[in-house]
Order: sequence, then C-alpha cells, then structure tokens
Amino acid sequence: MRPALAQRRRGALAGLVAFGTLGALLLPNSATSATLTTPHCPPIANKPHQVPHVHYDGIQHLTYCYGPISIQPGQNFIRLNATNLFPTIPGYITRFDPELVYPSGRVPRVDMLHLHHAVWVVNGNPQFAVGEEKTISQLPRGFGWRSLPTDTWLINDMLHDLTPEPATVYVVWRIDFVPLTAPSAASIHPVHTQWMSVAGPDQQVGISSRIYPVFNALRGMGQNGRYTFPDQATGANTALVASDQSWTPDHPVTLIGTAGHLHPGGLYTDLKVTRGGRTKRLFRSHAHYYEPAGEVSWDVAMQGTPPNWRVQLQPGDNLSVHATYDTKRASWYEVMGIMPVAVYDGTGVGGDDAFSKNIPKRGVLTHGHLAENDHHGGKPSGLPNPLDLPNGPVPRGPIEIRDYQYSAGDLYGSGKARRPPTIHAGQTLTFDNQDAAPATNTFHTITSCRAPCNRSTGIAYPISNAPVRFDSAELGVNYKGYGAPASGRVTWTTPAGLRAGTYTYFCRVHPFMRGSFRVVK
Ligand SMILES: [Cu+2]
Repeated sequence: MRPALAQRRRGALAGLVAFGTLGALLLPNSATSATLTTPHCPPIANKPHQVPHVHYDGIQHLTYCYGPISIQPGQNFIRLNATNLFPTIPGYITRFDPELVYPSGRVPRVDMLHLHHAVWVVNGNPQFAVGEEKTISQLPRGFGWRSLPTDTWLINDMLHDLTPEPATVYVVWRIDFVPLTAPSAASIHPVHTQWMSVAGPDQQVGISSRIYPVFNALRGMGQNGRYTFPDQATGANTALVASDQSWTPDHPVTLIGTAGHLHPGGLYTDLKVTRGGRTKRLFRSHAHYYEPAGEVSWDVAMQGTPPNWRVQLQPGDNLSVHATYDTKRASWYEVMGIMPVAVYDGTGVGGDDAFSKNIPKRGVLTHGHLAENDHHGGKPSGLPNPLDLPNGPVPRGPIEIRDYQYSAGDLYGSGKARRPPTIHAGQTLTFDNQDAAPATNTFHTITSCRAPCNRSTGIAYPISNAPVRFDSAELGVNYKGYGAPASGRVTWTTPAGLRAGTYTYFCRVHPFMRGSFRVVK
C-alpha cells in the first residue's frame, strides 16, 4: 500500500469508537426550555458564529442521530430510507441544523468523508436539505414548520467516502421545537417548504433527475467566466431544467425565508419573480468562501435571508431560481442550484409586495468557517512531475483501475508503470474500472487537471482546470437501480485527436488518485 494510503487508514480508524444501538427518543417535558437527545448521540459541538436561535417559552432543543451508518470504502451512493426521528407530539419546528459525525462526535474531515447532500422528505415533500456547506435553517420569530406524530419522514442522503477506508457515521439533525401545548405556540404561523431547484428533470436525462438534480458548469460556458443555469444553458443542457425551477402560486402567499445550496465553484443563487413581463430579483444568496484558494472548495457558507425579509406574491406571479458558477478557472461536474423557500399560505404576516423597494437585500451567513475544512491541499507532495518522466509503454489492453490505482501512468506507481503511457496522435487509450466489480462497486473518474497535478490532496486541490477538458463521468454501476451518480458504464476512452503533449488527470470521487498519459506526433 502506498504511504499516503497507510496514513489515511490510520487517520480514519482513529475516529472509530464503539457505538450504541438506535434507541427511543426521550419524551419531551414541559420546562420553559428543554434539551433532549436520542440516547446514542455523542456530544455535538455548535458551529462557530452560528445564526442565533429564536427563543420561545417551552421550546425544546432536540438532537436526532441517524445511524450508525456503515460507509463502504470509496462509497458515493444515493440512499432513500424512512426515519422515525422527529417529534412525537404536535408542534412547530423553528430551526433545523444538520451535521455529520463519527460515533465519537467528531466531525469528519471534509477531504476524507462528507455529506454530499441530504434531503428530509416530509409527507412526500422535501422540507429540509443540506449539502456540505451545512447551512442552518432558522425561521424568523413567529414562523414554524408544523410537525405531527402522524407525519412520514424519509431521508435521501448521499454520503461520500473520498478514501479507500470504511467508516461509521451518524447523520445528525438538531431542531428547535415548540410543542402545540406551549403557550408560545399560539404566536407561530405555519410555513411549508417550496422546493426550488434549477436542474433535475421529472424524466431522468443522463444522470440528472429529481433525486439527483445536477448539471455541469464547464470551463468556458456562459459569458465572462460566469455561467448561469438555466438562463445560459444551451444544447443538451436545456433538457436538464427542473419543473420546480419555477413556481406559480394560485393564491396569495408570503415568502418567509430562503438560502441557496451550491457546490464548489458556485458563486450565488438568485430567487426572482416575474409579473406581467417584469422580472425582479427577490434575493441573492451569495456563497461566502473562507477557502484561501478562492471559490473552489466546500470551505464556504451560504447567505440566508435576513429575519425581516418577507415577500408577498400575488396569484399568477412566477417565482424562479437561478444558479451562477465560476467557469473561468475550472470545470464543475454534477453541480446543483437549490433554494428551498419557506412559504406562508396567505398574507397578513408582514412584509411587502414583491415589487416593492423595501425588501431587504443583505443576506446573513448561517455559520462561520468550519474546522473540518482546514485541509486545503495544494502543497508539495513528493509525487513525480509527469512532465519530467520518460515515455512509458502503451498497455496491451485497457488501463485498468484496480484498488484505487491506474495500471499505467499512476503517479503513485513505481518503475515503468509510473511513466505516462505514450500514444501517437490519432490513437486513444481506454480505461476500465475494475473496482466497479460487484464486491466493491467503487466509482472512479478520469478527469483532466492542469499539469503537473502532483500536489497534495485537499478540499481545494486538485480541480478540473486543465487547458484541455475531459471527464469520463463516474465509471460504475448504481445502487438499487438509481440512475445516479454513476454513468452505468465501466470503461472510457480518451478523446480522439488530442494534440501532442502530456495530459494529467485525477479522480473526482477520490482526488488523491492521479495519473498521466502522453501523446506524441
Ligand atoms: Cu476514484
């Protein structure tokens, strides 16, 4: 095993301790404020500079730990499961704060293991959602999601293990809950979540669907290094637009709050309204990157609407969501643009008409920089510079990907196997993901990165920034018939007609995997 992998293994195992079994939720009591937790939940730290709680007499702070979940090495599956981890009495949920933890309570490093996304589906409707930016949803005073013991909850999650090591985790949601029996509940107005997503067609197109609502924002798309989806979508990308990219209420409503969900490379999401041919932006959720390298990693927090943001819509108004990515620096594959909007059915709860000038614009960051994002990468690593390596032999068959290693041209290889396999212009190389065999079913990609692409792995390195763009998509077979995120293929062939030069690549799923090949005249 390569030294880097051995280190990773020790690092990952250090976080594993014994875990308990799933137990029943402690019954709530009637104190002015109570803190309750599923019994096996470890202590969970608050996020730094978190958006303040809105306090109510009788409020309960509930922590639900979903798991233990065993994550297979290299896993990148989508799952959908029922859960009974929600309040057992009627009331209002006023805050939703998600987390991912090891059984110790420690938060995994985002470059090793992360919560790619999770969506909580209540009574068939997506109600809460989170990506690795871990936005906290805090409703302003006087609003809550109504919760009943008879509700049905599903969790759709995609947990991504970026390493070849297994792990055990819990997905955690901490909620503020005001029981209907608390006198303060009478002051709370119910909201529901209107799901707004730029991509994810009702009928799956490629890997994009309602359950995996993605599009690609590739280098050079859009204008001046920025690509707004769906506004600037062209060609096949226009088929990826979601039906819930826009929504037209048939009765008066008041919008109470929203925040955007983006992937690295994302700059902002916009919520707009169109009435009688006029369009106005209601809120821009900026991605605030703490990442020193810029807009390239999960070291980011999203802006949510301020507490006094209230927007009245008339029947027939068209609400729409738009996502803008940076396409100057790199290509971003399988990205999202989502804005769940909390909606009150009716008016009389404050706010102004959508076309008023009084709607507050300044967003609120829901938390500060998170320590799990401290491993940025991009430092000297001791890996060879493929530009300096002599020509390598051309493999007789496909380049196999096996045990997270490319059989020819892998920067971790030794001897001739490390040299870039060299082909003549007009020839191609084919890759075959052997790790996609049923026993392991690990997805890999071959994605171009700027040479030498040999620096240390982290949340900001490598990225898909090569002058020549190529990407294999995720080679593998999907879990339980979901059409995503794998492409459903296990082989990929390099583009024909590559010019002479040395090409470097990485795996988007496991970015420590690096390789090169060479084209000569
Ligand atoms: Cu991989």
